[in-house]
Amino acid sequence: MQIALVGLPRSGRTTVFNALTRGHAETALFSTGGEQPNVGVAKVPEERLPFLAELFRPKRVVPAEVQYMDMPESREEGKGHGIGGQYLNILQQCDALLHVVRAFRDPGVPHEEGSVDPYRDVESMDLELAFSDLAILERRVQRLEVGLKGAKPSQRDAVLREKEALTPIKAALEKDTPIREQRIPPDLTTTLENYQFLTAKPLLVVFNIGEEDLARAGELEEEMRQRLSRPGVAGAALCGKLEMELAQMSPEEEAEFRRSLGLGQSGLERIIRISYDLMGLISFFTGGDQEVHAWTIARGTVGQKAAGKVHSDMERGFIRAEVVAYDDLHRCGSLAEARKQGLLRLEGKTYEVRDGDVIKFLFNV
Ligand SMILES: Nc1nc2c(ncn2[C@@H]2O[C@H](COP(=O)(O)OP(=O)(O)OP(=O)(O)O)[C@@H](O)[C@H]2O)c(=O)[nH]1
Ligand SMILES: [Mg+2]
Repeated sequence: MQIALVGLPRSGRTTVFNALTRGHAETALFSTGGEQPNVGVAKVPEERLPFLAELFRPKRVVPAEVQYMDMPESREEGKGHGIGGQYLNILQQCDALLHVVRAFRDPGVPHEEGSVDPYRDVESMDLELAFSDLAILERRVQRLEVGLKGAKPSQRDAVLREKEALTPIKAALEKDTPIREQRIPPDLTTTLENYQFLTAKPLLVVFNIGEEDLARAGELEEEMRQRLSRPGVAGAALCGKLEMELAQMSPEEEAEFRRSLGLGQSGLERIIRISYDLMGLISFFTGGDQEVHAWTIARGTVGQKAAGKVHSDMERGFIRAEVVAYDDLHRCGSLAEARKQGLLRLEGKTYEVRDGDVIKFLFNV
């Protein structure tokens, strides 16, 4: 799972990236240009893992991970609109976008537009993303029109049908309805997935607030919910700079500072969690004396496919899955007790895996 960070220059993308991934990428007042994207991994906070670790006493515990990519300047030099060509491909391949929006006030860090206005910046990024999708749609429609001229009668129908199907999508996008909010006919879903439209991806808007607004973060998030909430869009406020500094400390130091600042749960962990949920992801667990592992799957994934996450042999040679819900296991305190109470179920290939399932795959190679 990959999430790309986008945003205006100096909005704090790299700062937030460092916070999320406990990274040390350089943050700067002046972009040096020509940089490569920073890539890093965040461990998905999972409160169910400690109990499982105690139960299985494995050599290692492996949490689920989300990969973040911090994009350099996302607009093409000299062009007013659209996402820069060389980064467009990377953005298209990501599963979700995280828009870092400048909300901190600091005269020492100039804002491109001359003033700090987060909601304005949200809107202009939405426009950029829509603009980029429109360009892809226009190119596709043109290509279909050219194709129509040379098409054999047997192909004409398919080309015409695709062209007709794309027209309302384009019209709606022009009226500011992102593709993720449009009702796409089922027979077109796969075609559209291939285009990897940016406005079809889940979007997490993160206001990068200053320390002076920390106490107002909850209030700000409520306002964001009211003003930004749309299908497939979530919002959160984060003090990027502070979270980055905390993320770079030792765990003990960090805990100490959080306590003294009254910072409760890390804003960061919440953001990682929100992006996980926004992408429709759930976790199942496997446990043994070697490792306890949290695996990421999309909601709706069936047993055999889930087995493939662990090992391709398990998918190919899938026989059955022995499943117990985490809550049941936790209540029983042991696998043996769960078995005794009849809570250990045998499930087949098409079983829809649920969040928190603890699974043992039986397979044959
Ligand atoms: N005061 C304050 N400064 C911040 C905050 N977040 C980021 N900055 C500063 O803003 C500048 C830009 O931060 P970066 O994280 O490099 O921003 P960016 O969006 O990655 O910038 P580019 O990649 O150059 O477009 C740096 O000097 C940061 O120290 C914040 O919450 N408060
Ligand atoms: Mg940067």
